[in-house]
Amino acid sequence: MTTRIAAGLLFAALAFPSAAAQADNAKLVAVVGTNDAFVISLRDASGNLVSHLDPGTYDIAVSDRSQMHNFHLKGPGVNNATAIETAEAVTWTVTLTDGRYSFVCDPHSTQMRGFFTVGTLPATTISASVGPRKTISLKPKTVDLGPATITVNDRTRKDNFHLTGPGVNRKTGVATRGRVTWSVTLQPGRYTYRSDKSKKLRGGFTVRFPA
Ligand SMILES: [Cu+2]
Repeated sequence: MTTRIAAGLLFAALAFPSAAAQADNAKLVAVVGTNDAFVISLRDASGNLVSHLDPGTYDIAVSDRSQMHNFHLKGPGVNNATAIETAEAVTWTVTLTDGRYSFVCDPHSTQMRGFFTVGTLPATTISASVGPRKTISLKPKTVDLGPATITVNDRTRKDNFHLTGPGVNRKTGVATRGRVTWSVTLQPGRYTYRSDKSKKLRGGFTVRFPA
């Protein structure tokens, strides 16, 4: 019996070598520079754009279709790039762990870029306050993307704390006071906070693109 199973496995390995080696890995598809367009994407096997993945080992079919663009994936344990000046199709087998990942075209990294998170990230702690008198504050001023817990101490009945930015629009009441906690998901970019009653009470903070 054991011999038969072994023979079957041997047959499978000979007939389908890549299938035998990669059968368990989830598949992703990376595409950059179709018809030299300034477009870069990473999709899962169903064709959905990737924004979050479970930790694990993945086979990424990378299609770099242009001689002016490349695909560069970076994050914990991974730093893979295709060549800029050649078109190529390659498959990378990568192990992704909890953290923040980015993919860019290196020559055009400010406009051709994307990011995703893997696994569970600890929430960033942010504290904010408005009042007493005409003051408003938030810190820190630079944070990483992903889950954040924002504690707002609203100490005045004349102003409120209103936070806006990518995917977020939360505010306390002008006439109310008290401490509230917001759980939000931060994306790269600029966030601003203000009092809706006093134009001068305002500020901002930046959410970093993954390094
Ligand atoms: Cu490019």
